[in-house]
Amino acid sequence: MTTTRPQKPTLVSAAVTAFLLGTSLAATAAGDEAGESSGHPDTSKGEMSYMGTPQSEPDAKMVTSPGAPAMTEAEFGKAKQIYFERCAGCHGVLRKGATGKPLTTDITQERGTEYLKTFINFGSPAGMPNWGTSGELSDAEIETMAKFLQHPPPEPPEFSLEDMKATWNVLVPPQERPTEQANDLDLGNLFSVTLRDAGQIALIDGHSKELVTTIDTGYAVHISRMSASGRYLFVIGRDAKITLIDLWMETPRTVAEIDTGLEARSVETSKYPGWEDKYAIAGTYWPPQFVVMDGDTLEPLKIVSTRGMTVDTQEYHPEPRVAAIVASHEHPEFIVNVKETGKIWLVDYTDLDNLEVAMLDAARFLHDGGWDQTKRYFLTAANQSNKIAVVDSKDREMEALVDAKKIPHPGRGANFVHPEYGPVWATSALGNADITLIGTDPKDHPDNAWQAVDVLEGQGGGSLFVKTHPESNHLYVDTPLHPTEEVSQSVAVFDINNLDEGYEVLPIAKWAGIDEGPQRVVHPEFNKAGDEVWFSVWNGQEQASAIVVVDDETLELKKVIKGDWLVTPTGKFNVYNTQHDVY
Ligand code: DHE
Repeated sequence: MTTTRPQKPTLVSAAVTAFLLGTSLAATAAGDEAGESSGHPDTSKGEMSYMGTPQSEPDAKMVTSPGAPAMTEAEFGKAKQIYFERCAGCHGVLRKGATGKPLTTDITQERGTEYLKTFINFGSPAGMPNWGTSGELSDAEIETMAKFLQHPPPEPPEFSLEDMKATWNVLVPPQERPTEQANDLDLGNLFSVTLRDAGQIALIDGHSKELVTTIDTGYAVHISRMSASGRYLFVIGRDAKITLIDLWMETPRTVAEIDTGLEARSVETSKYPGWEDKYAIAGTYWPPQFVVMDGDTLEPLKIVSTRGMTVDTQEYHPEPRVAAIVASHEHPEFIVNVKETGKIWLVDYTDLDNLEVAMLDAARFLHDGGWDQTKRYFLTAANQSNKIAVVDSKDREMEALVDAKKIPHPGRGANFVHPEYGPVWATSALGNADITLIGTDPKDHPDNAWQAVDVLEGQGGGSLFVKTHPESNHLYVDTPLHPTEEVSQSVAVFDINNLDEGYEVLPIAKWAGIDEGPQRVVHPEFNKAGDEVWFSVWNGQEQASAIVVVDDETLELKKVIKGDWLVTPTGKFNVYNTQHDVY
């Protein structure tokens, strides 16, 4: 096979629906590609593959693999990019499957080009997006993808310390930064808002709701996390670029940046007393590894591969991606979800030269999660296993695996005191309307601890995030990926003290007053005081979007934030709540 070294991808708008479940490839007859026309008179594709590339026609250079339809290098390159941008998030770079089904060549060659084309075009009720009928991919691109999937996956390059250092840039060295806050912002009530497809974050003042500034970040920017002191904001793009923003500067700005790999989703900073702001960690999807960096310069210090054996069948997995990472409050360590192997790693950061890592057996396809209200127990979704794994961060061991149907997706979850069962942590789900409440208080409610004590019924599946606040009596549940507009454009609110009464629906998108686009309502986030909650109305890149602020007591509209700068807002991170893990 002829391939060229892959370039660093430029990810484009993609994974709105890329969460969903993936394919259930029913058997169809494989097409015999060898007999098909190659586009060259008198030469079949099979022959063409066998004969390889005429040297005199560089544009027609072919990529060939046994059993796969030949493609030109140009087609192959294009498909490689589309796959990395739109498919790898669910199916994995090496196509071993995760949220989406495996797409290894033994499967794809058996299905054949026509079957794969249909599947890519129409999607599946199980969650595979309809890339063709939605207009995202053209017929020609679908054909190219169907062929590409029958070739072995091209493996992107590794990313070493040297590669990282080549991209590392300290724009303002620590000694040139202010020694005290040089602006009069109420930092605790500042919001960092993901402007996903602009590759920026917006800092919005929580009181005036005015834009403070926008800051360029990585591509298809994903999440923001706060340093323990509340001074430094870390932002990670899907292209694995970390942007370190100093909120003390006169106008908050980037002071350092680095590329930590080719694709990533998670970043966190050390929070254990005595280690505040000392280290940052970024977990990458590709290469499958994490890197520990200096907390105020991002200098890369230690890279650790996550490749290894799966938790159940104990077979080698070449691409175990790093999903959520949290900083322990009980020990100087990071808690790292290794998705495909289903293991949760406790990474002790006290001695990077003699690194100690404990590997806890959880369940496959670990994704997102957050703390219980005491911040001792980390609850995290093993999404395709339909389980919530509970880690006791104090005793450094697995506490429980709790059933939660179907494809639990908590974000960081929501903590409140259930009138009957005591303290609980909540998650909603992608695959059904369940909101699963898990008892989290082994001391005073031992019978309920690590049990699904109650399952509320929300508006439907397609939920990504739940949220409440210690000062609130409400539990908010979004449903941005639900197929019905009425549901994807609104949120359900439960009264925590009267959960049996069901939910009230807030028509958030309607309140935003936008008249076009999907207007998915996503990611509730409280202000510092816990008396108002912000929602993103997430529209296409060329369409108006909004942030809708709701009064938590009255459940009435308080403010709509709009502006040309508000491009595809998704996650919102209140500085205080993110710094202190309040949710
Ligand atoms: Fe996320 C958190 C991965 C798509 C918005 N997302 C996370 C985390 C992971 C993850 C591993 C936890 C990080 C942590 O805590 O350290 N997300 C993925 C994907 O793999 C996936 C499914 C597909 C992809 O290709 O990226 C994906 N995510 C999305 C979106 O499409 C969302 C809705 C919009 C967007 O901005 O891209 C989205 N993800 C978020 C948000 C969080 C998040 C807002 C943080 C939630 C929080 O409250 O902490």
